[in-house]
Amino acid sequence: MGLLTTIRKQKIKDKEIRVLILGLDNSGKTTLVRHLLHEDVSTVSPTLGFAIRTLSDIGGYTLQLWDVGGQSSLRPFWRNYFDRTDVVIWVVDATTVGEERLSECRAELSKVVAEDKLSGAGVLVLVNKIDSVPSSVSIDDIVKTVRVALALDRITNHEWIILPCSAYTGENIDQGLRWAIDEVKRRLYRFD
Ligand SMILES: Nc1nc2c(ncn2[C@@H]2O[C@H](COP(=O)(O)OP(=O)(O)OP(=O)(O)O)[C@@H](O)[C@H]2O)c(=O)[nH]1
Ligand SMILES: [Mg+2]
Repeated sequence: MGLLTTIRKQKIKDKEIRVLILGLDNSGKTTLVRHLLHEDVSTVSPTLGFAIRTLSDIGGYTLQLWDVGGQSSLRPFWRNYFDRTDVVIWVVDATTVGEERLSECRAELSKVVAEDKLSGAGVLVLVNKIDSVPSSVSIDDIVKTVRVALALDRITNHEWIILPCSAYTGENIDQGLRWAIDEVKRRLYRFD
């Protein structure tokens, strides 16, 4: 039995999904994790290394959440966390739309989706902080802008989805996770 088959069988047995949360610094990755764990979201500080948190019994699965710091000095270390990743959650700050940060975000994402070690992993793009977007601005327009700016339609080697969300209010976060779990299930059980 090949190594990949062994890993896949083990994952099915353990019902464990490994989620790697990436994105530029200040996009809201740690706040998202805190929201998922029902923790206080008002006291986050920049992540200087990484943290692994466990979310049990989400549709019968256990999610291991790998929250990695997004500051530019830390990005070279992202690769250390790629192994065995099932899903990448890529967090984008909706309030940076129209800014240089979005090009930086595109450059980083393009490197990540090209990584061999992440091949096959689903990519959930969350456009976060929509609670702080002025009501005069259309969320649909923001999502479209991010989709184009990050060249998501050019990603052909991963299943992906883009959703607006708020780690403060929790809007759309459950939908995003549900997509992620379904995507992993489709892949793990593909040859069974
Ligand atoms: N309005 C609003 N602010 C948010 C939301 N999510 C995060 N923030 C704020 O954005 C800032 C950065 O949040 P973090 O969760 O630390 O961001 P991060 O992506 O983990 O940053 P690094 O660890 O440096 O990579 C904090 O001041 C959060 O309170 C959100 O949904 N809405
Ligand atoms: Mg953080």
